Amino acid sequence: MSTPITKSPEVQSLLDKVAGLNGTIGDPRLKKIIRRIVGDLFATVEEFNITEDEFWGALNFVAQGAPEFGLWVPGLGFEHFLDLLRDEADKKAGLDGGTPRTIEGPLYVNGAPLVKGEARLDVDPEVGDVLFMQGRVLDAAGKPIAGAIVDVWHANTRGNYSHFDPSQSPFNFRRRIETDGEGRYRFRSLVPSGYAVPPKGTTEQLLDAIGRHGKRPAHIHFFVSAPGYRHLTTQINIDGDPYLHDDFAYATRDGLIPPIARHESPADLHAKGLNGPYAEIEFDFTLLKAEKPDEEVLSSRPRVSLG
Ligand code: MBD
Ligand code: FE
Repeated sequence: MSTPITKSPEVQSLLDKVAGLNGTIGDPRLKKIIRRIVGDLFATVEEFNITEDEFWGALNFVAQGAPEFGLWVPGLGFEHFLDLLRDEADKKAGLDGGTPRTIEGPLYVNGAPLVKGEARLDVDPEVGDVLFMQGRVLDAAGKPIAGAIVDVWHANTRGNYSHFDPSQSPFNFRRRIETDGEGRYRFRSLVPSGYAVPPKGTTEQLLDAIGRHGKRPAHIHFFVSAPGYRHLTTQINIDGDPYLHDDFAYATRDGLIPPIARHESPADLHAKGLNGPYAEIEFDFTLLKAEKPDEEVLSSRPRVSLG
């Protein structure tokens, strides 16, 4: 094979000019990043003999995809990759222990009601298994952290999230729970179902084209924070879900699959005053001490704000 055109002095010099590298003004780091991204795309076009029709088709598809970029990003592994980078940085810094982080995803809503100690998460009437989840927020030594905030959000029994699913009431399955004096949080909710990307959307089209699915196993999201501790973004999975280890967003991690106790005996139901099966999950979060104040705060990713 002959030398790629991309490597020719003419194209290399074109790339330098495109990235502003010949000028003295502008952001030097951004110039290098643009140089790399555009150069890699040039090389891709050449290596795969991408036709003009394919190029313009792809550009149009990406442009149409913008409203679903929040799903492209986890689906293409970027969000999990960012976690892997931070894990590696922690390891290098000798930071060990603490509840594993995993991706936030695109479906958080700021401003959920703040309650002390315990919360009821289901707002709308819905048929499903009741879920009781509880635990503590601890420091690395196992000491409870009082006044920590457990910000929890999850899907309903059809795998849909309030706000993004306008048929649900605001903040359905979304609460911020402040831990009590013993570091405890507790909530009553309904066992969520797994999520699927919107049918016919660009994410689904892209995944279909490469022989993948857009399903997530049932999961519950958490931001856990307390003054003086590193902010934690994580999720737990509902054990037994068929997609548990086949998540389109690659968020399932060891240490984040707590046992789930399922109850359906008449005696158990009677004891809880329920008339259908329920489930219980016990899960403690461990936060690491923040070395710098900026570790206490959430990333500045744009998020929906309500209320
Ligand atoms: C979700 O519920 C989710 O958590 C992620 C990461 C992507 C899509 C839907
Ligand atoms: Fe989710």
